[in-house]
Amino acid sequence: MLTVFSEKHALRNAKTELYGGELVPPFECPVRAEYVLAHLKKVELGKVIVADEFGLDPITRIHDPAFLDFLEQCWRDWQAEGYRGEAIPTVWPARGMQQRIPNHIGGRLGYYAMAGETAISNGTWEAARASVNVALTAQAVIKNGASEAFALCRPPGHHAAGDMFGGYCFINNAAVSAQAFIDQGASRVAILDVDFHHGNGTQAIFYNRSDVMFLSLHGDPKDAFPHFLGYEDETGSGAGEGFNFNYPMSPGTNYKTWESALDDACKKIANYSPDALVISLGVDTFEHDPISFFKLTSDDFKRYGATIGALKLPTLFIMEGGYAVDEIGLNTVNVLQGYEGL
Ligand code: OKP
Ligand code: ZN
Repeated sequence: MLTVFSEKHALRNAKTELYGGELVPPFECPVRAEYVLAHLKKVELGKVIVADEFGLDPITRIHDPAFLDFLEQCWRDWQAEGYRGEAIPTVWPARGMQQRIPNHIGGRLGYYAMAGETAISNGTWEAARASVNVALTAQAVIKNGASEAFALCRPPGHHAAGDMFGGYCFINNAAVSAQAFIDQGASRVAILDVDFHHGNGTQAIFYNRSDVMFLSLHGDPKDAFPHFLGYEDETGSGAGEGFNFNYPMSPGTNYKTWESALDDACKKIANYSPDALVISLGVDTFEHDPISFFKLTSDDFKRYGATIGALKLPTLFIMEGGYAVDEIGLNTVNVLQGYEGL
């Protein structure tokens, strides 16, 4: 399988994440991508190519231009205030408050943020742009006839909505890629999100559309981030009714339970008969992930890769989460090799 990569992922190198009331080194860190790259080279998964530049047009198909301007300018505006730390929101337009976009960077941060753990700092915008270029390059490989490709994206994207960042995500790589398939003539695209966390951004983006089906297997929002989306009764709205499927699962969920959800999701995908399948591939379902609570083993990743492969659809794998960095290479590549029947 071909992999697309960009060294510019390393520009996303925040020093702080707000976690448990402390500022800690971010779980979403540069070595994640380096370890995945090293492991896929070691097992000779296939060629690695560098991302092309796609510009803003495919991104604005999904994201609000004012939101993109905010991401681009945020670090500069934050520094201009004279603040000494990284840009972290501390105020939100909560229930009963005005949904107007303020001038002050502190207000704009809160307006566009879904959560407070994700600091914006120097290079964040450039890395997010490189990440979506990686996804779009891999998407183009499939459009040009390949049956699969792996976009080694970093930072991840599935929590980012049209005008919202957070959960380590800025630009929704999976959504932009799915939209690119549609804009290039696909009638239907399915996005299967196997990251431990619910893909709230991707769900929100396609919630009222029937041309992009979204299915997510994740930690129950009652117990897991992002807490405020990802329930089973969220099934789509308007034209999108019946094209959104959530599989929330409890703390301690093992492969047997997770696999039955995957099998059900795969049946729905097969019935939908999409022109392309996008996998939001997070390996934070791993038993030793430091911030998640599922119990998948490294071998389980190979097993479910094979299940996805059995769908026999053009498949674009997009890297999302996974924070057990020592095993992130093995677990990610196991999915890709399982898909290839290896
Ligand atoms: C990003 B992706 C847990 C706090 C959660 C944010 C997690 C973002 C995950 N106590 N912090 O979906 O892997
Ligand atoms: Zn995750």
